[in-house]
Amino acid sequence: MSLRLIYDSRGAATVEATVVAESGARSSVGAPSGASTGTHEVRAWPEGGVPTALEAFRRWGTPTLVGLPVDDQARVDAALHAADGSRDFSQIGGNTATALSVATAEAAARERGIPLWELLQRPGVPGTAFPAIVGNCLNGGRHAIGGPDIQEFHAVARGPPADAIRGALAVHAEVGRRLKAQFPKLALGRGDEGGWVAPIDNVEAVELLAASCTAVRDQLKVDVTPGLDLAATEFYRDGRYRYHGHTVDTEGQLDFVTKLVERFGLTYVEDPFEEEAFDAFHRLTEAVGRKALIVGDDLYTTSLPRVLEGDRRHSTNAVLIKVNQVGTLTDALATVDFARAHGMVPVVSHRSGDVPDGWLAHLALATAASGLKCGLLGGERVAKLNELLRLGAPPETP
Ligand code: 2PG
Ligand code: MG
Repeated sequence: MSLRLIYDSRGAATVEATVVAESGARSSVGAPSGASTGTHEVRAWPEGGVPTALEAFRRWGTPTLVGLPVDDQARVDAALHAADGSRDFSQIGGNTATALSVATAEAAARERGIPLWELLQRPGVPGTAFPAIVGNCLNGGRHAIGGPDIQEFHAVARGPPADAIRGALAVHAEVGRRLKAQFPKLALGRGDEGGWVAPIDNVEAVELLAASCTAVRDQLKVDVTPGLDLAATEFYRDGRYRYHGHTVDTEGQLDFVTKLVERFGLTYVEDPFEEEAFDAFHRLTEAVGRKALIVGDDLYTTSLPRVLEGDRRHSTNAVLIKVNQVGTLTDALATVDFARAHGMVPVVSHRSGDVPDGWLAHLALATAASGLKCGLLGGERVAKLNELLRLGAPPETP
């Protein structure tokens, strides 16, 4: 087992873990990193960043991990926690732990000659339930310069992977065509996750997205509807949501988001309130939870105690799952299992800085996730979509 420094899609240093099983089966997995991170996530890196994580690994790696069987995920993940010794992976880095944890699982699957999703398959999950593609078409907030305040505008495409991916990509292209027509003289950009960036306001952007979904639905007959990740913590301060040009309190935000869902037929709404607003989430779920997935990301940070609280307060009907928010597959899957047993569906997610690995598609299938949120353009996003295509249908043969 080893670690090396590699770079993610933002050009930031990260680590890649290689795990070798006794049989010689091996896997290498790189860690993704977020930009709009939640307060309750584990620490991505120890103080000092990636170089410190690598230096620390030279000390703890061999005594902790060498000799552990790759097919005992719980033991490997417990050893990662023990090597760290803190509550938030601040000593070895949650991203180091994530890369090692996922590479362990992938090596175990290869050793057994089965696909990763089968190894991770949850009880009662058929392995044939494919996720909707939650694909980023327009970027704002922290993931873009000069765009709207809302962070992500998604095409939510349902159906067999081939249809869903084709539909979501068609919405991305349609949004681009419409922006070029609207701003013929402007050099349009793309944000961290490959969505378009343009100088439009929030409601205009939702309108553009919704119209693009309708056009694609009519043309391709694919089930595709609009969705948002507001990442509202990023523009919340002192009791108010601070949009460019105006601010609203919690009531105003609830009213704004409820009307967006109703007017534009949103079927996916992530982080519409700041990360401690369990009750505001509950009120939105009460109001529109039958029409849309109300998804907690920064609210939960994949952490079981946070999701327990969300269950107690009936905050959402969906939980975003990002393995590196908790640092190990064992922790992330415990959260998935609890959520599902308590009526909340999982949606599995990439990070805004990511690497060209495909294991997230396996996690989606293994958990019967309602969505695979992995962006649409850029090698690190396409790697996950292409892996889902491989899982969705056999290749053509002569
Ligand atoms: C989010 C993610 C991924 P980040 O907020 O859901 O889209 O962004 O990885 O920056 O936290
Ligand atoms: Mg989010």
